[in-house]
Amino acid sequence: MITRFLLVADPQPKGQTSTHRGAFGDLGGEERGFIDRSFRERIILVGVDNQSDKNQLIEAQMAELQQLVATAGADVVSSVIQKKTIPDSATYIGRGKAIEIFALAEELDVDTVVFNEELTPAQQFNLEKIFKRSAIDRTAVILDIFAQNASTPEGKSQVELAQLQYLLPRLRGRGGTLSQQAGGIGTRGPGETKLEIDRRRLVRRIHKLQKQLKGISSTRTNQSKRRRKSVNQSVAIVGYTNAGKSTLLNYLIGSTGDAFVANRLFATLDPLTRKMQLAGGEKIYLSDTVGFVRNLPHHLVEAFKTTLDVVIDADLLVHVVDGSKNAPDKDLSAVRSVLRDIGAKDIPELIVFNKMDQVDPSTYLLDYPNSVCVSAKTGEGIEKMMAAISDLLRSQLDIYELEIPLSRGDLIAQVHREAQVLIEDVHEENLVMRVRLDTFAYTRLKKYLRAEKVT
Ligand SMILES: Nc1nc2c(ncn2[C@@H]2O[C@H](COP(=O)(O)OP(=O)(O)OP(=O)(O)O)[C@@H](O)[C@H]2O)c(=O)[nH]1
Ligand SMILES: [Mg+2]
Repeated sequence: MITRFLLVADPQPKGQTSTHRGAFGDLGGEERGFIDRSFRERIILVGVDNQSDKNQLIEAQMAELQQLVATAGADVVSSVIQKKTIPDSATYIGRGKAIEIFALAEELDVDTVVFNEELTPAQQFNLEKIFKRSAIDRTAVILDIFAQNASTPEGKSQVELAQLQYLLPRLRGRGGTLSQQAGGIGTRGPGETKLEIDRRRLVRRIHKLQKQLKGISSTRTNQSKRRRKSVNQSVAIVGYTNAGKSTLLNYLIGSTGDAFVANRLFATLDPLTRKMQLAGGEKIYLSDTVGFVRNLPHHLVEAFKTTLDVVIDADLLVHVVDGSKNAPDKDLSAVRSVLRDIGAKDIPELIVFNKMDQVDPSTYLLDYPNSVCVSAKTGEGIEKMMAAISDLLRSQLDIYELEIPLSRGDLIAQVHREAQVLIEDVHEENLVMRVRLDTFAYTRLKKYLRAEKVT
């Protein structure tokens, strides 16, 4: 049975006895979302231009919001931008403006009003009262898309956790039911309101999900430790959603590259790691990761921490930027801000402007001198990118000389496994090997050092 959760108390959308908002399928069921997809909802977008930062480009943000809403499966029928420097604490846009939007929503037969900015639970509640229909914010739309795209058990748990944490402070009385069965086993009798029961169930479910995800995280840590025992360095492809990260991985891996590519936002949620070989023979691990977006909801970043481990553990980040967009530097800084949040800001980064089959690359190279321009679709520029990746990876490894008795075939084999061997030369009874070592291999092989750091 699917129990319906009502985010809103008062409003009753036209023709319905209760709002359809947020069917969370018994807290953890299949049917989840803030936007109903059993039909195409009609949406009004509302954005506030606070004029504080001329570079914020409200129009670009509204275009992105429209794309997010479309990806979530609804139709935008109108878009309202209001100039306002200080948001109203009760209604964000001010009561007068809210009443205007209500009139517009009636006229256009709109189901939901979507705000570009994050609404507080109180603002959302007050606005829904005025609109007589649901008001949600950009965060809810992003959560919806993630929920729709999650396919693995881990991805589903992560998204559900983020949704429930977003929902918890927004639980309201009067009709805000998660369960039809308050009064059954586990309730505290007539003294406890339905709202308290709902909240308790929600908190319980949140704890359960957190525990589950912790378990997954420790398994992954062990795996990454195992991986660390090999000489291979790891590269994570990161970037704004829809920049072409999965396309790039597929291009590089060739026939076995099976990352899912789609012209939609957040097509990839789960990381995908593949082994590949660089031109110099070194093997690396290459991972495709979830796309970022401006103001990525905090709960999502938190919930996706386990997935983002592949980013934090990487030796190099290949930061893919969609060069065909109007202001790619905005995407670039949004991604860097998420990287800062997850503690990955000190990992070396190679900026790769993608989709160069659609634009002239020269402008970006001036602003970002160490970047490269490619087309993951045509392969243009990929060789140069690979050379840059090899250089950046190599520069992290120091060169040493090892001297190993020729009789120790086992050790020589170990060096080949754990180090990048550059030159080998026989000196009497010994083999002298010039090698690149990472810190792990260095500790294991240091007693055979002939010379400290060569470079
Ligand atoms: N013209 C052109 N289109 C590209 C290029 N690379 C990717 N695309 C298109 O851009 C869209 C997004 O590509 P994806 O590889 O799914 O992007 P992503 O960065 O993995 O996106 P998410 O997983 O959603 O974050 C798809 O329609 C691709 O075909 C390119 O070099 N040129
Ligand atoms: Mg992808």
